[in-house]
Amino acid sequence: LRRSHSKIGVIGVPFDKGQLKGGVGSGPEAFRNLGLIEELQGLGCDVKDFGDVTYEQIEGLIVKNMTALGHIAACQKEVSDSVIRIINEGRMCLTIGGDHSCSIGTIDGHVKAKGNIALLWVDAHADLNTNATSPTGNVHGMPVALLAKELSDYWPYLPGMDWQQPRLSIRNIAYIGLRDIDSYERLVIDKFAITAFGMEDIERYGIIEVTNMALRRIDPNNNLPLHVSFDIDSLDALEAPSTGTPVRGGLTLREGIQVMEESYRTQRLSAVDLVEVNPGLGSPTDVKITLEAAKHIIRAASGHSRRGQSPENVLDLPQ
Ligand code: HAR
Ligand code: MN
Ligand code: MN
Repeated sequence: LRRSHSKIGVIGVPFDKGQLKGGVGSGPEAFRNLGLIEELQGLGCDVKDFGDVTYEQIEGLIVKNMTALGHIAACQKEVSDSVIRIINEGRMCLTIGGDHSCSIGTIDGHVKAKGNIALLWVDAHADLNTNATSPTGNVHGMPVALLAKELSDYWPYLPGMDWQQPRLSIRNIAYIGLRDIDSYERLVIDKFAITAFGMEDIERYGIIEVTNMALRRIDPNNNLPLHVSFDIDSLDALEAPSTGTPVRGGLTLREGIQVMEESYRTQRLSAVDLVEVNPGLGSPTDVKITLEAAKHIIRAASGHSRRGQSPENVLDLPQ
């Protein structure tokens, strides 16, 4: 039944201005060099590569404790527009980052194209800071707070971001993999009762149960398009070392794959972000391990089954 004939549109977002480390912008190039597109085609997917997003930064956008807003605002508008185009072509949109500020654009575009959606945020971090709570001013730690309707009153006016409104209700957002949460992020999770499964929940219930509990909470009627925003640092630092803010004690690759397999099983997986792979960090082996891990996650999102798949329209082996 589950053949991997997904229709997929891929965009690269070579963007690193949501945090301070260079290198994460070369994520798309590294995945292309690894043959990602060809590999997905080899799985039987109908893949269209929409190339890398380009933008021209807006000068002079200054907001307190929000680094590089002129880059974020300009780039994420382009990302949003690309996602709308891909989804409107009837393709699942696969976005290769780039740092996690890319999801400001991908989720905005997804909601604009589809209306309400359900969002799984798979991450060691909650990325739920406003510019008033962020300990760093790095926007990759803020996307969920920018997207959530319930937090709109906690933001100042953001010049350049008029295209972006908080369009998602917290009821439709769930976290998986949390283990490095700032104190105000904890406050927001508790205040708004956000569905948040940390590593301790995965220990207790197992990853399949956790994923399905999360999906039931954010989409109780099983009818919303699903967006999975996968930060590679959700995986344990040993499984994915080449990332800007690695945290030990995380998901195994097997658990990450399982999250994606369960997401694909809904038949409503409509957009996937794979972000925060930084090919500039660590040894060549670290980079290879991280890229390979990410590729397994992407394969699962594209419908690849670890059970394997017999050839199409064939009932017997050749003599
Ligand atoms: N919470 C911290 C901040 O706001 C760290 C953000 C971490 N980086 C990420 N996001 N990779 O998932 O700056
Ligand atoms: Mn993140
Ligand atoms: Mn993270």
